[in-house]
Amino acid sequence: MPAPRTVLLTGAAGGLGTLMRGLLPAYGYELRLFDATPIEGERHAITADLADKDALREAVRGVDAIIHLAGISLEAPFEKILRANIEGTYNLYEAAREEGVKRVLFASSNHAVGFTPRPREGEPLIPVDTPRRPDTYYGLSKCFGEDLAQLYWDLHGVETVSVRIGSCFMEPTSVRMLSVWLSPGDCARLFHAALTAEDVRHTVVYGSSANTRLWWDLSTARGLGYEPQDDSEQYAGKLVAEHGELDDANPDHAHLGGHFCTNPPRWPY
Ligand code: NAI
Ligand code: 15L
Repeated sequence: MPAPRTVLLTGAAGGLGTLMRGLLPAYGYELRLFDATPIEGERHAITADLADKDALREAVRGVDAIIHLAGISLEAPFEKILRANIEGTYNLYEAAREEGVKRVLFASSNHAVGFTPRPREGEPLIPVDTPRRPDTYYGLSKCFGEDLAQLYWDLHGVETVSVRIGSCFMEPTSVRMLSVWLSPGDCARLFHAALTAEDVRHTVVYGSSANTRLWWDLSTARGLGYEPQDDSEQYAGKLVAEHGELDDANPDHAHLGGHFCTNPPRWPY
């Protein structure tokens, strides 16, 4: 596949979308933006919901690849997750198939495997083929997205890299995030690798920086050509001083998904 140039970025108004709007153009991409929330001052922004199939079809027409970030990014009632994340992702893949788009990057999440026990010291890293253990309806929708991606590869030849993103924010803000943090710069590096690697078929990768306290295996991500540059350990002193080390007796600290397994943050809308 020739290197993609024009890329549709769904969820472009969100936290990660805003970070990627700033970083991805340096890799040579021309971004077309899509979000239900208007993006001020952007000429190429489409304001539409993932339920709007006509708008989606127009949005994907002529692009070389899609980065699919749009959706509910926290826990919500099942009916809302169904509409935005499950039906919305289906609508996106249908539009991609109909318009002949060959490559999708799907923003999956660590919460697809959130109930996996976190590895304790000396235990092996969590492999990418560990059984799915969603911690929320939100995580369940990411399992659906990964399976949908596999189906669209097997049935229609649409390639996907499903990135099980850890926590992509400017800085880690909890001791758990020291293990799962993905720096914005590494996220752009990983997305670029996922868009340009050859013959990805459907590949699932974890998305994090090269953290000293890493919990999962980055080898499938590295196999795409991803070379992480950052490590959360520079923030460890401050965070551990404030919150203490993870505690085996604390249920919030027992699993990869952290507090999503016990008291997940709720989508506010
Ligand atoms: P966010 O909540 O800041 O942004 C999501 C965007 O999607 C919003 O701008 C919202 O308007 C848009 N959206 C929601 N429903 C929509 C619909 N039905 N139609 C059109 N647009 C809709 O989330 P964030 O943090 O930017 O995450 C982006 C993606 O990455 C999400 O799919 C999230 O699940 C995934 N992810 C993010 C992680 C992170 O650390 N930021 C970690 C793991 C996964
Ligand atoms: C996610 O999937 C969420 O979208 C993001 O807001 C963070 O909470 C992240 O996981 C996390 O696990 O920290």
